[in-house]
Amino acid sequence: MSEASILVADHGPVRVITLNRPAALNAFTAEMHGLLLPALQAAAADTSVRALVLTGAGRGFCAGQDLSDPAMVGQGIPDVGAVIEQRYRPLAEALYAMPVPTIAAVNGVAAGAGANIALGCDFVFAARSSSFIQAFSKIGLVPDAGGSWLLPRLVGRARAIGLAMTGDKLPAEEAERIGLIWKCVDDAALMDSVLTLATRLAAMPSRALAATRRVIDAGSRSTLAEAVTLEADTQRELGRAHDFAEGVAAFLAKRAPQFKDR
Ligand code: T3D
Repeated sequence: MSEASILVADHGPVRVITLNRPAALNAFTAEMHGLLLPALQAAAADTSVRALVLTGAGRGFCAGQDLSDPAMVGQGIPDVGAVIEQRYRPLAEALYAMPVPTIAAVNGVAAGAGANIALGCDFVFAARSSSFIQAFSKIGLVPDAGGSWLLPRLVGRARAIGLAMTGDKLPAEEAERIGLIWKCVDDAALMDSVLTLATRLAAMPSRALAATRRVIDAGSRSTLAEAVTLEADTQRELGRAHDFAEGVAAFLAKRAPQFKDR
């Protein structure tokens, strides 16, 4: 029996989802999509999960769409738009809506949609030997899986266009230098670094962390007045929640807080 193309494991409150088709650098097949989205939804619904890590098995993180998967490309002229709508849109939206912080542990090459799914996580740690490739232009496509929205926000228009049009390989160190990712770490330190941060985030107020992602993403496309309105609305909601009362009480009592909202 072949192994599942997604592996799910818990490290205390940290859920680790591993893309598991190492022979094809974990390229997305219809089968993998059929497992990954429910795995993300299950993590979102499980209140014991307080941080999510996405990584890849073997020497790659994810090479994007599996270009040989008959279930995706079908016969004749493929409807690539339908693949984006039916597969990549729900994936990208599930990550952006995740009620807990998300971390990509990029263990090797991340190409095409694989790169943009990684970059859609709140934190991206990349092994020094890994790289990011906007591979789309090489096969006559544009950045997808949220990449066209994300890239200019992360690195500005000039670099977004440069990376997307050339499809050149961007080494992890350079990705960190230009602000595409959070951190580049030695290969051997990748999972320890990721799990250390994930465990720390898991002890923090999850609802506020997810709301932080929302206000920052919304702020990049709104006026100052709109941003301040959203901040006020969000603070109003968070201010009524358990975690705010607990955070303030813990501060005043000089003790560690016990956050529980999601
Ligand atoms: O329907 C749609 O297409 C819409 C969706 C689009 C979203 C997208 O993601 S489009 C972009 C798709 N991805 C790519 O174009 C990347 C293709 N892969 C590569 O360019 C290279 O494999 C890498 C630069 C990522 C890595 O190069 P390298 O030299 O380290 O490894 P390799 O030898 O090329 O690959 C290793 C194996 O993985 C190889 O199989 P083999 O020969 O050992 O049996 C290769 O065919 C396989 N593989 C790698 N990427 C894919 C793949 N198989 C299927 N699809 C892939 N995307």
